[in-house]
Amino acid sequence: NDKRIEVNFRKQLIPVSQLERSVLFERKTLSLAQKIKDSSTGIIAEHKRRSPSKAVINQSFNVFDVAEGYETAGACGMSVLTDAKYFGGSLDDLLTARASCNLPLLRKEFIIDAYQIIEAKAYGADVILLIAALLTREEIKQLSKLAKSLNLEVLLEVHNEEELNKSIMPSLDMLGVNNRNLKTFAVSLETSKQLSELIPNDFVKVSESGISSVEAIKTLQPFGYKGFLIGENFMKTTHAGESARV
Ligand code: IGP
Repeated sequence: NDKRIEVNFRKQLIPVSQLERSVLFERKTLSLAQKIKDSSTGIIAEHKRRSPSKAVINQSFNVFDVAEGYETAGACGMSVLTDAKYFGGSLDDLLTARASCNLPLLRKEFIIDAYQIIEAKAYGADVILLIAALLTREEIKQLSKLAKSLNLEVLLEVHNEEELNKSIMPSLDMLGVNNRNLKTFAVSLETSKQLSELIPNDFVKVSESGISSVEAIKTLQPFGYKGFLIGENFMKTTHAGESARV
């Protein structure tokens, strides 16, 4: 399996037994889903240096300042891209974010393997992302159950009805609709609007990508969205925290 080979070549892997002995692995995790439910704004603010669709967004911020800024601004949680190849992120970024704020942290990664979930916990994450487009129903089940057993929450991301129907299961906490088409990179908030009624109400609904105004949030709230994952709009400014003020 090519995907697995890529993960295993990424670096010299730390043995699972060692990750499980790390200090952060023992830490009590925070609930992002609960914070979103209790919030009127529901912002999950993302650290994102660059992306395949936009190239460089911002390489000059340091993660420390961004995490502190997002927390001070009142975000519910922070998403940290750890993918190096497409987004210029790293597990170090996750560690730095963990050391800089008390927000629930989402490890933003292409997770296809149990190892990456154990790693997420050892580096301070509270939540993992699973992307339906990359996984079978059986894989989603296994990976989400593993995450839950480690007290990590699961945000499952879909782009269309087929992915949604394949993925609904009780081991998920939040359902995210990505407004960005992964093939064309085109962004449309209509995707969130169209899929909203198909998402059972027991999941926290999150709208992801291309959200750049308070108006956008206001148009999505009547569709049941409580969480809003925002990266570029905050990162492209001169002070990521300032722009995330809610
Ligand atoms: C943030 P934006 O348009 O606000 O920068 O988007 C986030 O939704 C986006 O980075 C994202 C993503 C992903 C990145 C959503 N799903 C999966 C990598 C992998």
